[in-house]
Amino acid sequence: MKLFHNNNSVCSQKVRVTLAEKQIPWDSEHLDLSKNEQSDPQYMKLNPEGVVPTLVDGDMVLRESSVIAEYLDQLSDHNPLAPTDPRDLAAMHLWLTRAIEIHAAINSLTFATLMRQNQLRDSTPEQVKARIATFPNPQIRSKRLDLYRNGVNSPYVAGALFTLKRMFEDMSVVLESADWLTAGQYGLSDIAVIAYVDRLDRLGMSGLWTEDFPKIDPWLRANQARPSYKTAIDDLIPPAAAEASRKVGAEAWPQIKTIWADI
Ligand SMILES: N[C@@H](CCC(=O)N[C@@H](CS)C(=O)NCC(=O)O)C(=O)O
Repeated sequence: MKLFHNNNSVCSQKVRVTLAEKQIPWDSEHLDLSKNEQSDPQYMKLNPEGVVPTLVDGDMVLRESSVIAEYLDQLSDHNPLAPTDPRDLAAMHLWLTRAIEIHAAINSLTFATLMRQNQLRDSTPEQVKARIATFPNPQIRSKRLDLYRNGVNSPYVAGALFTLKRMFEDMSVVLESADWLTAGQYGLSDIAVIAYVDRLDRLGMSGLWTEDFPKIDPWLRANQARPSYKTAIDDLIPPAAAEASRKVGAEAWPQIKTIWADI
């Protein structure tokens, strides 16, 4: 089994957490997103959107991190990550489905802050625009351009914060009476969103939940205490990169906080 992924990519993190929880051996094909390796024509035969992750298992090619995570869970009985009750299963599928929208929100916040700062520092505007032009989807191109031009003032940031407020509200309702997001047990619902909440934490944006949503922090710390978090996420982010991301996020935080208050 081969996973095309990137160390710092949130959706790759979800899949690696699942692989670690299930203790499934896998071969790593690491793509350097900063070198645009995901746009390589050979790779795009596997993943026409030019994004990671992609799982190749024998002759099967699978995209979408939530779908891959559920597939991996089905492969063995070791540490089952999905509930059996139909209602719990439906609740889990809702988190896995919502993860697509939540991913887009986290992507907007990451590109409005950390990635934008890297672009401004390392590339000319022409280089950035040329890079953005390689994305096959015109909607993604226009979003990336807007985030590059306007940073946290982009309407995509306000939209992202709207999505995240709904996420924290709904997580808080469940976590009021349980430690984990579905059926009181750690599983795919938690894996569906852990990488995203962790990314916000790493961007120094934990203020989004510490005051208004007190149940999120204990849930996040419980996820971070699992061995799967260490091997699939934490160990793969160099301390200097972690420090840089907190610094950029902290600079953006006052503006983010103002937008958040109006949502
Ligand atoms: N919904 C997809 C999203 C895939 C996606 O957008 N992946 C990002 C990394 S998390 C990517 O490859 N981006 C390419 C780029 O930024 O150039 C999934 O969850 O698998």
